[in-house]
Amino acid sequence: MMIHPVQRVMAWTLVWTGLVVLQFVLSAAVDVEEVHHSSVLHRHKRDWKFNMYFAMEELPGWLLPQKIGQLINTEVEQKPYTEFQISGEGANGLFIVNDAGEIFVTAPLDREKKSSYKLNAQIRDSRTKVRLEPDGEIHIKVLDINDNKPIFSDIPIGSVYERAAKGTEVLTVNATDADDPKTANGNIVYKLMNGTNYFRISNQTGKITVEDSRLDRETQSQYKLLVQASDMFGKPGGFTTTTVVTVNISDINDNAPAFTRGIFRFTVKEDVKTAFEIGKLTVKDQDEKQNKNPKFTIQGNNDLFFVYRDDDGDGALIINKGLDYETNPSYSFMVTVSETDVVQPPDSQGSVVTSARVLVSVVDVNEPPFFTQTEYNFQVPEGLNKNKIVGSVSASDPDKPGSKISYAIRSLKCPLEINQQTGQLTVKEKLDRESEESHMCEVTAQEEPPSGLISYAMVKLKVLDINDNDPVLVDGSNVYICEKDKKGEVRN
Ligand SMILES: *[C@@H]1O[C@H](CO)[C@@H](O)[C@H](O)[C@H]1NC(C)=O
Ligand SMILES: *[C@@H]1O[C@H](CO)[C@@H](O)[C@H](O)[C@H]1NC(C)=O
Ligand SMILES: *[C@@H]1O[C@H](CO)[C@@H](O)[C@H](O)[C@H]1NC(C)=O
Ligand SMILES: *[C@@H]1O[C@H](CO)[C@@H](O)[C@H](O)[C@H]1NC(C)=O
Ligand SMILES: [Ca+2]
Ligand SMILES: [Ca+2]
Ligand SMILES: [Ca+2]
Repeated sequence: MMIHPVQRVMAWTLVWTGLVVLQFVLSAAVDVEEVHHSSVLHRHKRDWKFNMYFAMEELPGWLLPQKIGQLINTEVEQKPYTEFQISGEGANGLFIVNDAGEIFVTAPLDREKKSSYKLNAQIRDSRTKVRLEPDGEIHIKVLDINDNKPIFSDIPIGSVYERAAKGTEVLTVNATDADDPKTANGNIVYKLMNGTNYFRISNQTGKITVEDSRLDRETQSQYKLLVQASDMFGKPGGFTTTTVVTVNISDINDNAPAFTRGIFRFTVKEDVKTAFEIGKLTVKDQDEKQNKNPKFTIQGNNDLFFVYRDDDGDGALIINKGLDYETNPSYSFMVTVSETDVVQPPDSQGSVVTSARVLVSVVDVNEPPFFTQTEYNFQVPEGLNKNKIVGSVSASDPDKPGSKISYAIRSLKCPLEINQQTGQLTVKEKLDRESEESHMCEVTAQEEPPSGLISYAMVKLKVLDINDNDPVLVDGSNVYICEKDKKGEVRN
């Protein structure tokens, strides 16, 4: 295929004229070479003077037909009655011969499609058509012209780590040229048209390597490089093609994490559960997420809080133990952040915030009254009369110790009464062991009725058989013996 723009036709004319002269010189040179150096040709005495002819490819129409050589048989004196014939590839079409033995090419050849032709030459008597000598094999070699541009193959995206050493391979580009690779027409050289401060290309192999080890992903994560391929050894007059190749810069961990602030303030309710996340200590690390790997340390002796790295690489501030506003309404401590696997020296230098103060304000929560026990056990002898004291329960408001609590009994079938103010329990009706041996009563303590918070506790009452023995103190139980009653004294 031919590529020659209209404006270059004049220049081509000169080139063709030069090339046509060249093809004759070549034909003669081949003859001399072969006579002197080819042992094969020496062994068989040659009848045909030339066995190789040259024809330029892509000759323009106005130069056709074009003589490419002369058939000469050295054994036959060329007389008026000799004639030449050719047969074989392209014979009597693409190539013709006249009676005088002049060979012509009649149409444009394309070396990139077919680079040589094999034919047979014949010399015979023109009257009798009898062969005068054995046929000779001749070759017509098609001479290359530079009529093909270099073409780049598909180039995948290259990638290289930031800070990669000079000489690290990035990718290799590849261009092909259909012209004869043994000539300048098909010889390609590569050139990097930009990006040369960080990259270089091998002009022969197309391999792109790192030129400067200061590539920094955080500054530029991708480069587009303009690459040129030229034939004719890159000299003026050849063809050039360009392509843009993409180079991704991969991340390494070369940035240390830093807190986004010097002080983090949080408020948290005192009643939050253990492992509750109070908030985030936000961290800045210019690297990609996989290289944002901070480690947090709380300074001093502090087992109340804990900081761990969350999925985003920030610090999650966690409660390790229960909080109590009444005991400690605020906390202040320092947290430091570091990264062990960051390459040295990191990009981020200078005033980076690697320690921050954390201020936690505990918010008071209205907590329900707190019974001294969740379950109260009392044992009383049977037959205790109404209004006799059994014992008492007690609850207090953790928010305001000493403030008023109101007690009540919730269970309907309870043989006890409770003093609303003191929590003292008294017998409501005479206890009869034979009818019921034990009783369960639910009692409540409430802050500021009717809407204050309520807590519950259980009172277990065991009615004992009368005997002469002292009531037995059950482990952990409150045993009440009416002070006014004497031992063994029972009223029926
Ligand atoms: C360049 O591409 C051509 C055609 O696809 C292939 O034959 C050749 O091996 C490639 N060269 C390199 C160095 O990959
Ligand atoms: C190189 O040139 C190409 C094409 O003009 C452009 O897209 C690219 O951004 C340039 N690259 C650099 C590093 O200048
Ligand atoms: C190719 O590169 C080599 C070494 O860098 C240099 O000597 C040579 O002149 C270059 N060739 C061309 C055609 O640019
Ligand atoms: C190159 O980088 C771009 C932009 O970050 C990304 O979309 C693409 O997947 C990367 N390609 C490769 C092969 O790494
Ligand atoms: Ca070419
Ligand atoms: Ca990085
Ligand atoms: Ca990092």
